[in-house]
Amino acid sequence: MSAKLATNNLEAFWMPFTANRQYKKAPRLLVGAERMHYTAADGRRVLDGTSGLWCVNAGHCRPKIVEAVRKQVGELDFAGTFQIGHPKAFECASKLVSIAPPGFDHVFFTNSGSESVETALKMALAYHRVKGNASKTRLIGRERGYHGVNFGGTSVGGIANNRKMFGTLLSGVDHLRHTHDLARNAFSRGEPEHGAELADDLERLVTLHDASTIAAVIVEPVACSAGVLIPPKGYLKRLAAICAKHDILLIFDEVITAFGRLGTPFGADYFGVSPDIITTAKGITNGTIPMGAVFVKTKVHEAFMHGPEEVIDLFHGYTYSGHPVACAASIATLETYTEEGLLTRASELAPYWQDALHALKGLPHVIDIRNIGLIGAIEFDPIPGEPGKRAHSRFVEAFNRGLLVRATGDIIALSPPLIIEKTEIDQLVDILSGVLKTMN
Ligand code: PXG
Repeated sequence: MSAKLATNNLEAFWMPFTANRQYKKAPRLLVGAERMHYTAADGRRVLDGTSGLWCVNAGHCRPKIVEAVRKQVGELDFAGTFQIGHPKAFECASKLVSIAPPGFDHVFFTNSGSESVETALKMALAYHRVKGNASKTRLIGRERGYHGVNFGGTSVGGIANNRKMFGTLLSGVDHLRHTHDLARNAFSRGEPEHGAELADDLERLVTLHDASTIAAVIVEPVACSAGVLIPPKGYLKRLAAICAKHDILLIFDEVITAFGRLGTPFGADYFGVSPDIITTAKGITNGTIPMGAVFVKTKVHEAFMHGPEEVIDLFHGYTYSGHPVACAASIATLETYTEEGLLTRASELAPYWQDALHALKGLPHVIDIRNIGLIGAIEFDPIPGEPGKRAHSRFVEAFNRGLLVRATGDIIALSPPLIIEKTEIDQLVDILSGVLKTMN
């Protein structure tokens, strides 16, 4: 691709979650990548502080994954998985359950985080129905939650901008309060001290709706898209206990937290909480090929296995569920993660990461710094009447100085590949510090 694309060549692509007219006046284009760095269209190396979009956990263009994809696409380009199969899908599923938290022994393949969420929500409804509890149909999400962009995920999601244009969404959905509390928890290192009692908000919803009408609660263990909202100590355990008490399925949306981001294979491992269903995507193939997977506990899968053998047990699935090329990419990704210890590497780096980030405290407009595993966030006080502008301008300036970060609201989110070295953490923080010092 030429580095000198005419602006009007950018017109046809209506870019997702983008201010299209602003972007196309001053585009930022990436044309190559290797390990920790992108190459920009003007030839500059850009340190990837966001693992692409929270997905390239092993770093970019890893040879083993690239080779597996190349080989697979020439050998078996496509085979469906409805009443037929191919070996890689079974191998991939077995490898995935082998690293999953205890009790998760089946996976259902999808093509994205959004599809994983839809799949999990539908499974939860169907689960209660096959168990004879057909009145359990309500779905509970959380304010500031992000569960992708399809109708179910948008409905249980809690980011106002993602919801307000799209009508009434699913009926029978309610939301827990979010856990972000800067007044009590600003500049926490790791899990904040205050707010476990916010889990009791679920008891309020149970009182309002009655447990006999509630199918499932879905939360991200760490709410990343809304700006890295880290659960207060004890919150998730308390939420899980309330779900169990009322026979409400607990769905952990681990599209970001699965595959080593917190220093454990899954977020469920990190928090010592055992949900019923886990949704994943992104890091499952190191971002190389679109793919998602829904992990289910034995009790969920087993509930569907009591009808006549010749009848389909779940009327759900996608043309590309278990796509051969995605499975090959995922197998090579999981091998890379295991060989290089990446599913736990973040736990070794987390203390260094934490100290490096918190050194930015005191820079102009910084009202919070938070971190967990290899995730970080810096929150700014918003410019009055111009929400999001402060973080966006810092994102652009960081890119110009050779660092890719993610801006969401007035928050900069960070999630570098899990192969990052300490010297690269220093570089990342140096660039960021320079940006924050010089901007209003
Ligand atoms: N659930 C969670 C928890 C997510 O983070 C999705 C579902 C949807 O996944 P797909 O693959 O359909 O996009 C996500 C996606 C950001 C950012 O910078 C986050 C996501 C996607 C794009 C940008 O915060 N998360």
